[in-house]
Amino acid sequence: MLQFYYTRVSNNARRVWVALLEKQLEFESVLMNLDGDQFQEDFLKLNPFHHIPVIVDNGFRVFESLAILDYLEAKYPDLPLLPTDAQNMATVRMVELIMINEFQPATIALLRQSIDIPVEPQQLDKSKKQIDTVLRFLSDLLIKNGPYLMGQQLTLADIVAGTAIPNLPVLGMPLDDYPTIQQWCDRLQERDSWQQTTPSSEELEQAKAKIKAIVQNR
Ligand SMILES: N[C@@H](CCC(=O)N[C@@H](CS)C(=O)NCC(=O)O)C(=O)O
Repeated sequence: MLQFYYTRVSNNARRVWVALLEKQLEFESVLMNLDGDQFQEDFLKLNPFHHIPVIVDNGFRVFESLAILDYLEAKYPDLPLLPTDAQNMATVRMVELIMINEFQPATIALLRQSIDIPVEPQQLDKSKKQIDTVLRFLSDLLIKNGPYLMGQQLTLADIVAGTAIPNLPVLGMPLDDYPTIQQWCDRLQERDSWQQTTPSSEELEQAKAKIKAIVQNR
């Protein structure tokens, strides 16, 4: 059976977790603590970069969350999450890469502020502007396509963006000014896959405390 290595509070792992659930695949969860267990020899054999998520499917190992999503789609095409026509496929890929390359780095300043680690005001402003650009881009897609980013069907675009953006209020950036995004987040949260994988507020607070301790001990 397919094995899925993950932790509960990780956007990188959560996007794979949601895809496994949405595709109704059978899998065995292997919970990692990331307290040193990621440096154990057996795990390093699976991922020499000591990161989750990792999947092992009949002996075939894949790490890097976006590569895992592609693998799942190609290997298990039922309940598809990736459109096949050129324009829609490119748009899904654009959303995935915007989230990784533009959104994720911008959230670092917000995270620092939310755990009382000093951050330059200019840096915070720049990050908020960058996040605003991402939210406006996604709002435009929702207004054009709705109810999901690519239309009637949930796709990897919703999964990659929709497992990260609902965390913004926890990081001190409410979604009040983005009603279309808020409604889409609410719509996603109605799905079993989101409910099963949403970290509790205690888990989020514990994760923030852990990150704070790591940053302070550097
Ligand atoms: N680019 C990777 C990033 C994976 C990643 O950074 N995972 C973090 C958890 S969110 C991790 O395993 N950290 C443990 C470590 O670096 O030792 C992906 O998309 O899968």
